[in-house]
Amino acid sequence: TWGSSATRGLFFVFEGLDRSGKSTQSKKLEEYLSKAGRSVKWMCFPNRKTPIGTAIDLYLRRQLELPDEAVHRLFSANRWEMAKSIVEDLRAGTTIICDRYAFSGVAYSAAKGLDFSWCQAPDRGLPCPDGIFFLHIDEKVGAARSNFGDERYENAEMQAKVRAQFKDPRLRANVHWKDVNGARDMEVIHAEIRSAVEVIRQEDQENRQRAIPR
Ligand code: 2DT
Ligand code: MG
Repeated sequence: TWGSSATRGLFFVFEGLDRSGKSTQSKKLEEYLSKAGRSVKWMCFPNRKTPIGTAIDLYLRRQLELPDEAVHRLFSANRWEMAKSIVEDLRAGTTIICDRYAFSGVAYSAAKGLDFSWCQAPDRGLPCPDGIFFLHIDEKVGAARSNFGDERYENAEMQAKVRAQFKDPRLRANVHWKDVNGARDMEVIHAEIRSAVEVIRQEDQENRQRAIPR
């Protein structure tokens, strides 16, 4: 049949440096979609509430030291902890909006000097987002917004390295990646993301209609 898959949820990811507006924009999109009557769930990575997330939280708050390779694997395992429920939600028609995903995983670890494709390997096979919104702000705007806390990675030197890694085309390969200028008015950015979401939804429905019925 043409299937109830017409109600599949979509999976959107927000990526970017610290203070690029990911949390604000991802929550605005959640609010918009839920007001429009869609079933929607917001989540973030790291998910500090899971068993593995607890260790990650300690690491980020500098209460636990771990080798870079080990913590990289933990960040990935933290996504695998949630993978099954993500797939189930999407199948059930719930749209998922996620603040950071595997792309942050690669960019932050590669910024510490780990090999880029080694960093990509453990995330292979995870649910693939239907769209990734990469919020970018130039260095000057980023510095003005900064007022960093004291978690690991929250310093200008690390941010500059992460910024460089996010430019690597291997991150954008085979995914629907949209660069969004995050230096503009919050509502202008939100409107742009909203219309991109509608385009992706439209495309998804058209693809579904073209599919040969089984
Ligand atoms: P938040 O500031 O968003 O809580 O993130 N990070 C995140 C990684 O190094 N690898 C990952 O896989 C993910 C998802 C980015 C806390 C920090 O954790 C970094 C910032
Ligand atoms: Mg942070």
